[in-house]
Amino acid sequence: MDFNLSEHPHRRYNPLKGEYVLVSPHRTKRPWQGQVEKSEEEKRPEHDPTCYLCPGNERAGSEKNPNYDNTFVFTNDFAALTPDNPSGSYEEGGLLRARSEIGICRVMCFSPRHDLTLPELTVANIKKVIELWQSEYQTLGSSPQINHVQIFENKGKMMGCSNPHPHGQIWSQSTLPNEATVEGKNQGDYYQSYQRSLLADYLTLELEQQERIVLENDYFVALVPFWAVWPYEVMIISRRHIQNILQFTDEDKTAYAEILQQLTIRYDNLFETSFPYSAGIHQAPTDGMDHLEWHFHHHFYPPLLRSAAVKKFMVGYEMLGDPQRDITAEMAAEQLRNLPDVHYKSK
Ligand code: H2U
Ligand code: ZN
Repeated sequence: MDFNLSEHPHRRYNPLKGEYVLVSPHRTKRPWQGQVEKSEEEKRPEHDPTCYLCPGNERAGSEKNPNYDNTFVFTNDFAALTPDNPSGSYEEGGLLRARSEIGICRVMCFSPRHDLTLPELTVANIKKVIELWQSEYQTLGSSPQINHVQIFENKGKMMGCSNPHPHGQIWSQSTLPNEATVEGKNQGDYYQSYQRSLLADYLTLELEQQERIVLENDYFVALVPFWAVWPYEVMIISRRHIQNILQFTDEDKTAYAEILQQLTIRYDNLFETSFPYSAGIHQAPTDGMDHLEWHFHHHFYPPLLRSAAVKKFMVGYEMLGDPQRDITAEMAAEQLRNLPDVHYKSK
């Protein structure tokens, strides 16, 4: 019998991180039955007087939100990083090491409407979110102290998100966090060897094979990466080899808004629930260098496995060995691809 990716246990390589994931497709011989336990979703008001993100409301620390119409950004009142703490380092025997870190954390409201989420916003509204991501990356990144800007969204109670009002966060800082360091190193090694973008070459392979593509338009492709760890993990990759969000044209912005909306609609339709995830943009550091090795992409890491209630746990062997999955990336992509493109709530 020949080795077959859809039947036999194997380890898949993630060239962005230089890590492996164990795939055990024989454990899912049966086709997916789509058992859907409907979750009880609370109906939310358009404006919640107790929400710290709604327009006109007071936040902790007595700041008041303006009556914003589209998007709104402010400095996190409980920021994990602050711009003005003392600099210094600690070292003991070479093994106990620490260094002070400075940064700026921002909170971004995607819409004044308390009752909506990203997939329910219009493309025009999502475009405004993208434009705010651009201006934040630009403004924060242009500070000589800030060398990395992490834009992300933590969605749903399951992910520890404290508020259902559609919002995201930005943590910017003076050094590179782990994920950016590793992805930057691997993209850099590839770029040095081939003078081409790792993700551009990867995208070419994916577009040839057409097995893991979820959505595509003229400017972006959404796919379940070959090396996905989370059951419905997705990456949006720009077709053009661009380093950061400031290189977006107006067409890019529209196309990016469309693919973000279409992907998150399919996510919600999968289990007919507001689909939780942590998602974020990976792009070039803001240290003033060109970083031609970097290729703009957006990761979605959702925890759900089989229904609105059944999540994947990263435990046991996964904490001590490798992450592991049963449904293959190809199966997950096929499920997502075949879902309706209209949000279940608007049916
Ligand atoms: P979540 O995305 O995890 O829900 O976090 C929302 C952020 O909002 C959180 O980092 C901040 C918290 O510090 N926040 C404020 O900045 N002001 C407030 O009045 C409440 C919450
Ligand atoms: Zn609100």
